[in-house]
Amino acid sequence: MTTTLYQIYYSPWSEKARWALDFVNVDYKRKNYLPFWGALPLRVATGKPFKKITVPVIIAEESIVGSRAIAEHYAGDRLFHTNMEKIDQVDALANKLMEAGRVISCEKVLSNEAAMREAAPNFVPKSMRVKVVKFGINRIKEKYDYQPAGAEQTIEGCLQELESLRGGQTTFLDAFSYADIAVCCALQFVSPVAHKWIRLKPEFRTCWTMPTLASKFERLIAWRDETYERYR
Ligand SMILES: N[C@@H](CCC(=O)N[C@@H](CS)C(=O)NCC(=O)O)C(=O)O
Repeated sequence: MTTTLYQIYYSPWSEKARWALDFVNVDYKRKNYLPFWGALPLRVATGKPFKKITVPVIIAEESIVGSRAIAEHYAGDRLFHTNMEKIDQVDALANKLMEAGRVISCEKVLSNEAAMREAAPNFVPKSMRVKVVKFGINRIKEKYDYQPAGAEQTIEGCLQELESLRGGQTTFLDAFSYADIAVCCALQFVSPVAHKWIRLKPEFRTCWTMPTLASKFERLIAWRDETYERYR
């Protein structure tokens, strides 16, 4: 049976799963998931038609939902090799950053018509693009813990803690691990990685950039760029 990764190609959660799979050379095919409309077929494919679903999801002999679960299943011995306590600590901070980052990027997209036109799937006609994206973001507001108040401060707090946990080292642990992947991907919400890794349209990219924090944490961003070059 083909191993299929259901993904939103630009989503940092999907990128975490792809990076882990690619790191250990898993042979898999990528399938783009269409939020909302794609949910029911994917829930059925996982065998849990009534359960809330998010991507990434792997469908193979068994289905696995969630970026970390996928990484643990396929790359457990290579990416979770030591100091689980620190991996959990770093992963929790990265996840907190990503939840707040989702809110900020969605709010920015909602106030930028050009970004909404870019963000809609290609098959959506011009006249409907803004409406479709607004609809999608409203579903995100209902589905996730969506709290705009204080989101930027939450991200700054996470960045401070992560920078101090990294302590200027090349990797969070003694060697490259899931902790590095989790942080690199979370930083997508502060300063998106170069096009060659994840292609974003220009206005959409602007909405994912937090210039003040990107400049305040430029060393962490530079570390992310080096980590992509070394391990991606
Ligand atoms: N805890 C999950 C979170 C994944 C997640 O938030 N996925 C979002 C990416 S934006 C998603 O599936 N959005 C589309 C939807 O909810 O329909 C993981 O780590 O995989």
